[in-house]
Amino acid sequence: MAGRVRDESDFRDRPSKKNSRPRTKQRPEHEDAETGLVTGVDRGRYTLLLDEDQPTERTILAMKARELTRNRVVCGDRVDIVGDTSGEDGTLARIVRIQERTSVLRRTADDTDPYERIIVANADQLVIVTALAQPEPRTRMIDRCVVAAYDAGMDVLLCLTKADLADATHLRELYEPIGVKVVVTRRVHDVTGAAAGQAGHGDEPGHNSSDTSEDSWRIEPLDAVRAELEGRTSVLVGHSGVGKSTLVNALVPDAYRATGVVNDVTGRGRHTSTSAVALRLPDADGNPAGWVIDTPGVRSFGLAHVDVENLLKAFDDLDVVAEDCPRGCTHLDGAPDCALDDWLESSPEEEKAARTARVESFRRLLAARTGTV
Ligand SMILES: Nc1nc2c(ncn2[C@@H]2O[C@H](COP(=O)(O)OP(=O)(O)OP(=O)(O)O)[C@@H](O)[C@H]2O)c(=O)[nH]1
Ligand SMILES: [Mg+2]
Repeated sequence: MAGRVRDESDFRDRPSKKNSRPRTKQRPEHEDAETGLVTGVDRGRYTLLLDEDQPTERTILAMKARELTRNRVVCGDRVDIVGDTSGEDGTLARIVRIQERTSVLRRTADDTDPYERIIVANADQLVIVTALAQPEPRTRMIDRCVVAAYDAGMDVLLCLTKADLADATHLRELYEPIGVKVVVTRRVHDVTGAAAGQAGHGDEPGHNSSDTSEDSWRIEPLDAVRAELEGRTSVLVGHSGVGKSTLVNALVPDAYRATGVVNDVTGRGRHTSTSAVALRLPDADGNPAGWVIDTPGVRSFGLAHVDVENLLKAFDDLDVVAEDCPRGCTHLDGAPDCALDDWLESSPEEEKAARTARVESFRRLLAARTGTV
């Protein structure tokens, strides 16, 4: 769970030898501060939504107060703001506090990198977007994302895209036994030509309408995806070019996220999206029904920060069994006297297959974390 988030109070009232002049007045605690939701971050400028769902709801721009210089404010954060919060053109409010986070999704650049980066705060579901082709799916990447989600205490949804190009059976069979929900989407050409193609509209500098597809098409089945997202805050992660922004555009009609074609030769995406953006998900009637956060494609998902015990907690059946393991047991394949092996050996015949799938999946994730696969 997130530790205490540092805020302005950490910097206030520190006795200073240099400046011993007594303060005549305590600085106010920003009691008049308003609260906003960070929906976007771009080079030190934060887009915030204020008074969510109220008649006064508005979007404003803000910067961090000097006291927060060393604190990272990320998409999904709830923050306290002061200054001009009218949202009128040219105004810039100040973020003075980051509210306690319910979850933090982190990653490190690689497994040896001690510098962890918080990607998104307060999301309750991680949607691992993986293309079935172009680019080719990589189970190691999926495994790593699953570990990151479990570590952050988030639910996982695996969204397999581009089913019009390749079959989803194998990946489904690999992830359903670990309790990962799977949805499969495809692009279908719109023969009637009624719906305009959902190709990119270009919202990001330097990437205007880079997806030049002229065809009219849509993503299906949207209702099944929407059902998994409604009422929650979901963050979409995955390699570049897997279709995260395409999916967001399909789910949120006024999202206008830029999308980019995948390179035919390398099968790689172009890193079209450059920053995380939170968008309000409408339900079938157009009413607000949660949030989806589109993120830039990542090359890898470093897990240097993940604790084995946290991963074990995501497998509650195995967590109980592992209480009988020797101290310091790695739980990996071949670990001496690992209680997970006894649990498999002593299994009733009818449970053997299910238990084996659980232990193998757990060990695969564990190995993905420690970089031994
Ligand atoms: N055939 C097929 N193409 C798809 C599907 N979904 C998305 N695409 C295409 O895949 C390409 C990349 O899509 P994007 O939505 O830009 O991918 P992204 O994951 O947002 O990529 P980054 O922003 O670079 O991380 C675009 O040309 C999309 O039209 C699908 O289901 N089937
Ligand atoms: Mg994108």
